[in-house]
Amino acid sequence: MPDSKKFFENLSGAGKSIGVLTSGGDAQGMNAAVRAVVRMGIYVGAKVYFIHEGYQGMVDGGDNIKEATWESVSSMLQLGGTVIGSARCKEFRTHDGRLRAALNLVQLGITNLCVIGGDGSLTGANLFREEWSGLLEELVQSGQIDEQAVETHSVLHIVGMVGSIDNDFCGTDMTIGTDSALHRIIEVVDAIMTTAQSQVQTSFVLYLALVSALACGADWVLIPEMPPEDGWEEQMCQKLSENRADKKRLNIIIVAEGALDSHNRSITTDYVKDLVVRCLGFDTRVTILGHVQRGGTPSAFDRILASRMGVEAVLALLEASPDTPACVVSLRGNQAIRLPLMECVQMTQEVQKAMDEKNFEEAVKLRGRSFENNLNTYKLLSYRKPDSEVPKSPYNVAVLNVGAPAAGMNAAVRSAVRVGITEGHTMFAVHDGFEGFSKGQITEIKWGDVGGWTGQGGSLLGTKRTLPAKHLNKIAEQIRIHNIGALLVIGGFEAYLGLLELLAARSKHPELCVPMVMVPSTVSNNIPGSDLSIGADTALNAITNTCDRIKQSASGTKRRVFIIETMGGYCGYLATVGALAAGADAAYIYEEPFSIRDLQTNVEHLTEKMKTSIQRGLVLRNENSNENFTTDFIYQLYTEEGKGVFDCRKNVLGHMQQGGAPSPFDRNFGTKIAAKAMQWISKKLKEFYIEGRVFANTEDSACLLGMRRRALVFQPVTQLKEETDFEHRIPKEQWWLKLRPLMKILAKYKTSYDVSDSGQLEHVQEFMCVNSC
Ligand code: FDP
Repeated sequence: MPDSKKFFENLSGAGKSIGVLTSGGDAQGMNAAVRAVVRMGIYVGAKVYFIHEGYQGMVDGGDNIKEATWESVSSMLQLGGTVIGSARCKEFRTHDGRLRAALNLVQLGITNLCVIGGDGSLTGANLFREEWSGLLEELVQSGQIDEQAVETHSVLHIVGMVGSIDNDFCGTDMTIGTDSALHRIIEVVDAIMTTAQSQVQTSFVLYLALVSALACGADWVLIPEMPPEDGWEEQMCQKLSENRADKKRLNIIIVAEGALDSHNRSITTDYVKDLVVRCLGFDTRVTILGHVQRGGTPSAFDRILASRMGVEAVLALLEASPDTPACVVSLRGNQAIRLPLMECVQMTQEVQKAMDEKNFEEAVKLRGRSFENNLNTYKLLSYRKPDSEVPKSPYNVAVLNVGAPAAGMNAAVRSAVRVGITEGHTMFAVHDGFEGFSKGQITEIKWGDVGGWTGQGGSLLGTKRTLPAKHLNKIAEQIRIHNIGALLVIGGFEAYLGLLELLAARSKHPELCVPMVMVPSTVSNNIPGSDLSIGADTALNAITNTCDRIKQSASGTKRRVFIIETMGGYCGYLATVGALAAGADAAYIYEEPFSIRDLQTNVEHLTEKMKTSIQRGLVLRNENSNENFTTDFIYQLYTEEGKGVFDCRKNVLGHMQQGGAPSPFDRNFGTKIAAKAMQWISKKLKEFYIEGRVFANTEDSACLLGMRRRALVFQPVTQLKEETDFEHRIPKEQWWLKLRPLMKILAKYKTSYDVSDSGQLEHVQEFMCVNSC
């Protein structure tokens, strides 16, 4: 253990009591946060209390405040809504209500509160904290508690987690529930798209927002932050009639709640519908999503986010001193951090103020770069500029998919093609990867050809694993024939290897001296230079949903352990993060070698578990975690050792992990990263255009565009070689490994958890300034 790192075993919760409550509108993932607080709290030796029905339960006390046990949060992870309840509470707004709440807490020794809710709920918690000592004094004066109680419970520590489907809280990249709400929205839009495809000219108008517009490739979006200019009605109808001319049958118009025009008049779905019917005569339907968005099972992302936040919240409480301000646990890139609660609330209120004052530019700026980027990307991709407005560039750009299919690849191709066309380039689609390239399977691809690609899984271009080295002559020839000035490769590890091979062959084949960029796309998430790859989120959701079903199949069946094999090559990302999202007991991966003793410990752990009320076990195994401890071996070992205590079943998830419609995250990630890659290509084409031709021979003209924390970063592929374990096709360092202790803690294993990454109290300004994608 390196000395520089802090490990939380030094932090003890012994003698502390933590209350956890959910407040305000419910959001999917709140239960995962409650579960994590309870289990982490118990793990560090604290007592944890459920406060049922939010602040109302705190004011009413009695049965509403109940001690939680490890088992009481079992099977909670996959449930939407909030199991412990959340009620609106007028009394807590009054001094008298807060006095009663304080008495209820002191009587149980609770001086630590985890509040999961929106900014209103968190502000209420802060006020309660500020008043705390005064409230206790009053309780002494009225004889309800004694001086000793005041001394023991002198400070109330508060930590907040934002549960809200709106993602409108400043200070976190994502709030708990947003990703799941996007899943619901996209499921509905996808369903509408399939029904409407067979009808003629059907337009749907939805109450949604910007990110879903990006994820489904909507034709028009109306959001409060971007009131349309005068004349938008004609422009929108013009666009829809152009769609008709292009034989597009379905139009999706998204209207967010509170959408306004530039005169401050509200834009309703009915107004939009009547407009389309009146001006174009299209058959137009309105679908209002309402509470559907809050419903259903939480997505993998929300389960992981909430679990991480819950654990971090307990750490924050353990570390809090009387001077520590109330904080909110938030997400920055792939890191859980703490920010002062009231700074975030203030910033959030400033956004609201700017909106109320119709200062939309300021509101968009205050919302952070990510919102602005979404807005710009949407504008770029949804509206085809008339040819007369696009100066033709002399360049042809080729796009290809390489490796195994991954959901979101098509969204990336669509985005690249449209951005390329907007920049004036002629875009070429290369079919079937480098193999198709060498055979000349290359066709021009136009704006309309990629319509509807965002929501489609697999690879519509066709993708293969073939590496280019054996076909260099032919590939060079095709580049010459088609006068290709730049390459965009969307794919997995073979795409990375392919780029390295093309780069190495530049001295022999001058045709290869063109700018090349790859964006990572594989379910395995094993590409050096990027924290995430397109397709991994969809695969993770597929694994999580399947695990839910598998777990459910055990209901009524006594004592069963499931061994589930996941994909990923040698990369344990899917197994580890899938295990965290599904609430598994163990995840075997190549990166964390395990021996027969570890297997034995796990069997003993499960044997113990069977004595409790949770008579079910889930074990994930990455396909290449160990060549001898195969899935069959582990299944047989567990079956033998578990005889008389539990029986076993095994499931190899296989290619279902690569399939299905892309998740909203993969659609958006694919869209944004490919747009950025294409903009880089345009810049490089100009930079390397010398004497009538493109000639790029520098290291930085062959890059990988990866997500590093919150930023999209171009990295020369040669520089990534150092970071790569080529034999096992994985990066030498992988950020998600730090989630493994968390998964083990939540499954009741004794382990140490490195908190050197977390625990810093930062400021919201720093948070908002970081370049985010
Ligand atoms: P990838 O190449 O995208 O990294 O090699 C690992 C893997 O993905 C696995 O996730 C999976 O086992 C396998 O490839 C699937 O490939 P095929 O579709 O070619 O069978």
